Amino acid sequence: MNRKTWLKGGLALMLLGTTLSGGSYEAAQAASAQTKNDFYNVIMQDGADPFMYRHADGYYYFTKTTGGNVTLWRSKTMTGIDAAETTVVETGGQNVWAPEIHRIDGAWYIYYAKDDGDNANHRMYVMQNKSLNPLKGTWVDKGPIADSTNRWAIDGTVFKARGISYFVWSGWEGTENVRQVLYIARMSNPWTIDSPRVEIARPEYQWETNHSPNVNEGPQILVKGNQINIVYSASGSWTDDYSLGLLTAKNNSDLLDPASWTKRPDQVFKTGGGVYGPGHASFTESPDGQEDWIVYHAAKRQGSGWDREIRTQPFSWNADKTPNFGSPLDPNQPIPLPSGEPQRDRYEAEDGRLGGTAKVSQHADSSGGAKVGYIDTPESYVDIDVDVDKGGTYILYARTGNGTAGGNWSTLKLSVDGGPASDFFVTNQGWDNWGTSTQKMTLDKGKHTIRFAKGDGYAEIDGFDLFRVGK
Ligand SMILES: [Ca+2]
Repeated sequence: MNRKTWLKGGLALMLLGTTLSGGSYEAAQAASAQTKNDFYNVIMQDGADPFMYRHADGYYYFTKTTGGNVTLWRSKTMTGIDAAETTVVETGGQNVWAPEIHRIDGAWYIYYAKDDGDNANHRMYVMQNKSLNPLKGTWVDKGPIADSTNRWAIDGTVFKARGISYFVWSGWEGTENVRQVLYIARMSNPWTIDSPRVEIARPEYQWETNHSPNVNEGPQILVKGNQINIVYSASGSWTDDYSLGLLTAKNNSDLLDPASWTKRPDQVFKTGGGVYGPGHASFTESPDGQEDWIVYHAAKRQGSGWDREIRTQPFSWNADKTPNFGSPLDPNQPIPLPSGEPQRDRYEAEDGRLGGTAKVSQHADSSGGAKVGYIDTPESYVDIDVDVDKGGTYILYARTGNGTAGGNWSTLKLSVDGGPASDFFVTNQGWDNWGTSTQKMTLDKGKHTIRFAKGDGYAEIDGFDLFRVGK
């Protein structure tokens, strides 16, 4: 069992809040919540290769690399994805990488790469589900999806242009890992390639060839008007140099002709703003469909390699119909919520009641300018009173920090109204480099006290947002 599996097990515990009835908790202070229309990255504190799709049913469907299977998440909000409902789709094989979920001609498809334990045998596979809700129903194995060469292949994605379906992926030219290039081929149906593969991009610029083996991978399609943009990832995914590049072609060109594709000489998204190695992006829209958002992974801290987390931010368009991603946004500045997401109540930990050694420290990168740390002994905690005006399912979305030497995860013990404590996992990305820990909970209307107490290792808390997601 890997760490993340354990984590999700912890999150599965639903905390049932109880109403206050002359009970052991007093509403000792006025509710300190501030109503906010913004959030702080990150949206998922562990993981890589995020793929997020907003469907017409009002849900976001999300997946990422989980290694031994394909895991699907479903959420009404982008920023609540970490606490969303999930299901696991068994794939067999090993090293299951970069799954995507697509809705094509009335059915759901998962495209993913797997091998048999030997990376040289990575190939693309596809599954189909005819259920309306892909977290239900049956996934049918539609087998490998390959061109006639059947070479190494990962990161496959699909799109349609002028009624023709195409598959785009990252592959090896021969049987050795010399470099990863991008290929395109035509499809006769969502599980069959029916043309030779054509190379449309290979690492050529300095920023693509600065780590060996050279990599072009993670292609994603963004169509704007008559322009087809392929945003891809380049350089070493294990380095802070990982970044996004751009290929473009016109919709009315022959997309199987390499000459139809133009590679932009510079990166379109790279390390900056205190975010390292951003890449393997996907693209979605705000809940109201008005805004375009990029969902990407980045290193948890400078030089953390494949220890990554998932972030999101909005993007705009250039006059030439290419996407304008700007730079990674400063993680210490709140970002306006995706348009159409419900506002949330924000509680600062420094407004809570402290026990044991816990104490408030001022810090400029903290929300409200302060945080609670030194939750160092078994009797240490911070209690924060909340007041919800409707009963229902809530997501608690906390800004947490862990800089414990050795890089290990830590936990806080989270409890509501004196109930049973659950492990609240805090990723390690260095002190005052804030991450996000989430917990789904059921709360009755009224006042509650949420306690964060000493768990395994050491962790700090800046504050949390509470927003309602269910009935
Ligand atoms: Ca704070």
